[in-house]
Formats: sequence, structure tokens, C-alpha cells
Amino acid sequence: MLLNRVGVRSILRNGAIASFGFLWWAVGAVPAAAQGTWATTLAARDLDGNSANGPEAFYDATLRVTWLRNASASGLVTWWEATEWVAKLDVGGVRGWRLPRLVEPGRAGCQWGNHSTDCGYNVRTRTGGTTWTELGHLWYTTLGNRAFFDSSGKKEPAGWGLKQTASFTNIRSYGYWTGVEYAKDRDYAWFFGMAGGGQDRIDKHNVAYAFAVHDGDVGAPIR
Ligand SMILES: [Ca+2]
Repeated sequence: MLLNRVGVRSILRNGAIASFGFLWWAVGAVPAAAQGTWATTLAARDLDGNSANGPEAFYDATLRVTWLRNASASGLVTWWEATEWVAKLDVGGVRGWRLPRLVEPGRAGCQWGNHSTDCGYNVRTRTGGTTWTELGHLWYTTLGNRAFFDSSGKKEPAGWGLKQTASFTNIRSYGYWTGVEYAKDRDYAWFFGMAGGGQDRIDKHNVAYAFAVHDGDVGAPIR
């Protein structure tokens, strides 16, 4: 359990390790067929008044939010820098972006596990009308990716990793900030690891990417 977390953190901190690990683990792996919902739940949105240059965002009909298409526009930033970047973000005149949300189910703090918790892999993403983790829902449900550990705790199941990115650009196999501080220690914030589907908290001084999201449906449909 401890090793899992250390692994996630070393991947978050060091892109070289992430790249090496990703390639190494990919050897002999059987790619999974796309199983995400993106073809029916994500809709292209134009934000810059130019549909010829393609969409700048995707409306997520399940979460009722709009995701910025470029998933690494922030660069690698601390949590405070991510918060500042997203608050100032202006895409074709559209402002009001935020970092992804996360709601801790049950008691405060990380309850580590491989299934249906807030911390670890195969985390609880959405039940009833409650979205527990927007990034987790995007990675597991919308894109259809498989985690580094399956729900029974088996390591490196076939097809694990960031295999599906739909039509987003620049999704990195790296950590992504949520906007949510870790309630038990506010020097930490929650993040989601795009490399292997892990969710955990990490010191805000680390650098990770920021995925901008906007409430509701903004922009114009592109056919
Ligand atoms: Ca456009």
C-alpha cells in the first residue's frame, strides 16, 4: 500500500520516470478496445468563433460541464499556480474556468483502496446524482481507461494506462490537480494521476498539470 503511493508520487514528480515506466510497461501489453462513453457524452464546442480550426472544448453531458480541449495548457505548476492560472484563463472571451472538483465520500482523509473509495485506484466517480471526482469520471467512465491496479488489486491488468484520450489534446501521463484542498492537512491538495488512474493527495508545492473545466455548456456546437 505504501509502495503504491510512493510510486504515484514519483511518477507525479518525475516525467522521465513516467515516460520510461509507461514505455516499459507497455511492452507486451494488450491494448484495450475503447469502452468509454465519450462518443455519446462529449460534444465539440467552439470557443474562438472559428469552427474551421476545430473545437477548443468539449461539453460533457453527464457532468454538465465543459472541458478545455488542451489538457496541458497550464504547463507544470504548483497548486497555487494552477489556481491562479485557471482563474485568469480566457479562451476566446470565455472566462469563469475552475479546477476539477472532488468530494470525499464518508470520513475525511484518504481511505486507500483499489475499488470504490476516494484514494487509490478505481475510485468512486459518480453515484446517483453525485459526482465524487470529475477527473476520475473523465478518465474511467468517459474515456474508458483502465487503472494500474484492477479492482481486485491485481497489478498491471491488460490495457492499463492512459490509452484513450478521445479528441482531447496533450493529456499527459502525469498528475493533475483538483481544486480541492486535503481537509486533514491543508498543505496538501487532491490530485488525479492520468498515467495509471490513481487518486491521492500531495503537497501543494509539487508541480502537476491543470485541466480547466467550466460549469455548464459554453461555446457553440460544431457539427
Ligand atoms: Ca475553434
